[in-house]
Amino acid sequence: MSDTTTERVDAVVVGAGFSGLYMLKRLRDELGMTSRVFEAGDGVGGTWYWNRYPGARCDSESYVYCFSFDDDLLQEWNWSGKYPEQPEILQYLNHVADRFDLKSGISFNTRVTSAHYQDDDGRWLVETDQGDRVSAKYLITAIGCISTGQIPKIDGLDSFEGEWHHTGAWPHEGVEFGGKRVAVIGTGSSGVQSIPVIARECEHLTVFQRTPQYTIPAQHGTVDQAFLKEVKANYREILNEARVSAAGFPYDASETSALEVSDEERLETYERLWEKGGFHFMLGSYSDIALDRRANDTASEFIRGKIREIVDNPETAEKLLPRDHPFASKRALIDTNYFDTYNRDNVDLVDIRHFPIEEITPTGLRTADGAEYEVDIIVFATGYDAMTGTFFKMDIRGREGRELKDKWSDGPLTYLGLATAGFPNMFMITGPGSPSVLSNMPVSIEQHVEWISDFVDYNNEHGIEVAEADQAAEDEWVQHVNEIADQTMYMLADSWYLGANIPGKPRVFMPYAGGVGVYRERCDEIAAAGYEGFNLQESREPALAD
Ligand code: N01
Repeated sequence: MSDTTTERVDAVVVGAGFSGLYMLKRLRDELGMTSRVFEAGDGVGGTWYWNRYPGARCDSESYVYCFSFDDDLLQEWNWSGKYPEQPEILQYLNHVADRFDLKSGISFNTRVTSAHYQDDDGRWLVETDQGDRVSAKYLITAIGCISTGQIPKIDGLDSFEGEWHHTGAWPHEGVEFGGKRVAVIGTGSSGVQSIPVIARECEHLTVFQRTPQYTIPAQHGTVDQAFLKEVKANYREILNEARVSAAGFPYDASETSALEVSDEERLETYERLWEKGGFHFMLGSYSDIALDRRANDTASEFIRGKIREIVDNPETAEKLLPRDHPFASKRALIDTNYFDTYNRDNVDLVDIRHFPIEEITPTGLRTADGAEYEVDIIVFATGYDAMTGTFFKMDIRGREGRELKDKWSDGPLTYLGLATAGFPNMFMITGPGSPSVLSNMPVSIEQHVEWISDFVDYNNEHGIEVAEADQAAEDEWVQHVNEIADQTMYMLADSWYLGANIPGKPRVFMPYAGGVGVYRERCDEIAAAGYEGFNLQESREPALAD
């Protein structure tokens, strides 16, 4: 299918965050291919472009939250904080885009509305809300995993006379909290990060909590210069270690069971890692915390003890104690002064597990027990239709017009989280079925971008016109993803990993929990075997660039 108004390129890339930027660089600078990159925002950055809420920062330490593909880039960039804060990550991604002249290859303020595979010519026809009509051999999604915000359907939101915002679509000019009464709904990562900052700025804050959370102190601060010097001297080695690790961090994972040490030793370990902060507590303590309920209980109970210690009011502390799910069965949270915030005079906690918010009124919120809360601003820190929501918004159709939404109606089905049968020449960067959100994202993103571009290069060299995941290989992979998930604590919580936060979404564990290093090895083996598990159809006319 082609006409004079349809532009022809080798690849369409959707999104210009970490994934889209690197994909563009690879396609253009290393493979010499033509592309269109479409980005809904008016700048690069993806999740870090949209998430500008107070306190937004990444939970990965800054020295590993970066691209590793260019040694000069690694050496020249200096993070100021132990963890990278949102404005600095956005600055970094702009720096990368400028340094490699990527912005000229991106169409901003442009949302892909549909991508339909054309059976007659084996190409993707992609359309946008700006009237673009592009025919591409490859469709590559770089849409992030957590990019479609969810605002719960609560009666009366339209009638609210104050301001309201979702953390993932925060106004660029910021929100003025001074002198205002504020409600924050949700206590996941976004809530836990923003609540302490909003509490300091506003007149009064009411936090509406459905599920109490385990959260570990970040122990945030400025970058330790001596540490940074050491990192820069060994950067390649450190990042290589991250690539083969379980979660994309260059930490030594513990090989000791929490159940094989004495109570004193275990307590000393937990105290030490609590002081060290961040993911070290989860990854560096004991090997079976994520796998064995009794081992997990020791960590869960330790954190409950900390909450009791930090929060002055015993009734508030009791409400904050997570009991209905094990530690780290939902996304592990990292905070700064989260529990201390409940000791402030201007902060109240409302437990909405038993008495949900029933209605939003012109002046505030009413819960099912009839209590009314007057507020000027409502912050929805209520999360995302993660991993599949953004795919479904795009109207993607594969062979014979089959909708992706239809194929995935009982949960996402992929081969390696990179491709899905019936959707030829479509690749997903950090798609469902890959480690993605269970890892330090830049490590997983780079692995996918490099694997996809190597595959595309292979196709170019071998005159492959159509590369499509084989149904049997996909079935086997999906089964493997489920078997691994079944061995973990993840199945014991109502989390967005399982789609449990979206009413009606099938309960399926979406990321791959087998580990980043193991996964990379499998992907490399598949590539080395000539892209095993893919059906490769040779072109009659091998020329690629049209
Ligand atoms: O979203 P969430 P998030 N009524 O889904 C509650 C990444 N991230 O934006 O637990 C009342 O985790 C919901 O309650 P419950 C990170 O991967 C990273 O905070 O479902 N409450 C929960 O408390 C993270 O996991 C970073 O019972 C409702 C909250 O809203 C992911 O993004 C920073 C509700 C949603 O928590 C998403 O985090 C920020 C309802 N109807 C985000 N619906 C960093 O790296 C939902 N809730 C630091």
